[in-house]
Amino acid sequence: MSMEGMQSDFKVEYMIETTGFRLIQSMRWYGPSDAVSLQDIRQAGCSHVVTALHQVPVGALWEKRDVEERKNQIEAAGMFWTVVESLPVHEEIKMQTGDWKGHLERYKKSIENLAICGIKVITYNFMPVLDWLRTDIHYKLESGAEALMFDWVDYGVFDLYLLGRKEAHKDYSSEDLASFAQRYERMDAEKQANLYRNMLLGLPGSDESFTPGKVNRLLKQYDKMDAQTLKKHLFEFLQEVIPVAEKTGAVLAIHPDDPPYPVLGLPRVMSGAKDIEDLISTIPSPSNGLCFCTGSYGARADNDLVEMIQRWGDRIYFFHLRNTRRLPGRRTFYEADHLDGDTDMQAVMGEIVHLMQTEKRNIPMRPDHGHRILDDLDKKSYPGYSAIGRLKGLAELRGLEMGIHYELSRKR
Ligand code: CS2
Ligand code: MN
Repeated sequence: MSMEGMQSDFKVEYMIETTGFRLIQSMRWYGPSDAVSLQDIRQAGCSHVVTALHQVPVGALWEKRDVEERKNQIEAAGMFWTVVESLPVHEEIKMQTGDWKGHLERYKKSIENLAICGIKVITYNFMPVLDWLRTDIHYKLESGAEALMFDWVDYGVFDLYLLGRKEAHKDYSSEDLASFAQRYERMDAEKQANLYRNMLLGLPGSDESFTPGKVNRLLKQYDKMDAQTLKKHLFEFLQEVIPVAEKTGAVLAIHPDDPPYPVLGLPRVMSGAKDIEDLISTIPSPSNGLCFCTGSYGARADNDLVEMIQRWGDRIYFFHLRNTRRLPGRRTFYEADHLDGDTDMQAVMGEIVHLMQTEKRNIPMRPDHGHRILDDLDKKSYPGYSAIGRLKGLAELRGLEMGIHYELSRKR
């Protein structure tokens, strides 16, 4: 597959002319029911939209006419649909049970249908059961803004006491267990109910009510599966679908685990450099690529993001730019401002600009999540997907990128 071919599909429109290759500024849109409209996204300065057919149940075929309809809606609003996020992988493919072969065939056909419509960057993840996990979706910052956060001790309280997962205690140190018990004793019923609700927001179809019994049954399906087996299933999935992507000129972009370490006894396959190395060396096709989420990878101190971009930049087809700040206490973090936090976003952006110039391609990106600020605080939006908070993140990132381009052009 030729990268030039793929890139020429992107029509890029810039607010300010600069020389060189640029990030394609996008925002995620959850479809017509999203409180954030296409016009809001347009006004945030985006030329492109990242979306999915959220109305289609996981595992069902994405019909060409539905893809076309969505594409036309976006174009009518003056933007383009760049990236699919996500074409979800059915649990039966991850577990290789039930109708997993049927799901594989539908997945291939959906890739084909998307590619025929000109949408060729397809994001997915291979996280069992839960797409993401946070203990608090209204973590108050000192400014009054709200962020998403993952608190290790609250997470432990959920696992041990609210969910009562069998054998959960085996996954934790005695220190951990003592702090979970202490926190639980002091947690009132309202806090417990909130924590329980927040932890399950990353379940597909989270409008359903998931009793602890139901959640435990979902988790139990992975009881006997270690990370090695899940990884094998990922590679077997790719061996099937990558040839279809190659043939149609599409690329697949895997999103990392969030958070990037084992949770609730579930195996993990895409949390750091070693996982990327395994992924690329096992399936070397250029159609097998990455959605590089600085927020997810960055939550682990041992992930050197700049080095990872240097090493696997040629396989990065989509950037999620987000920052996290680790707090004292094991594995606790909150989502910081895009230019604040533990990730040196200037260094990351410098590397991205360099990558785009070396590879001679524009790469799609979106600000991944934003705080709830100003009028966001009075509105309902998907956790992390407020309008103004994301606009702020995008504007800061856009300015940073432009500044780097300017510096480079002065050096020439
Ligand atoms: C996203 C993920 O909001 C988020 O955390 O980055 O939900 C992402 O869309 C999926 O994991 C990609 O498959
Ligand atoms: Mn992300």
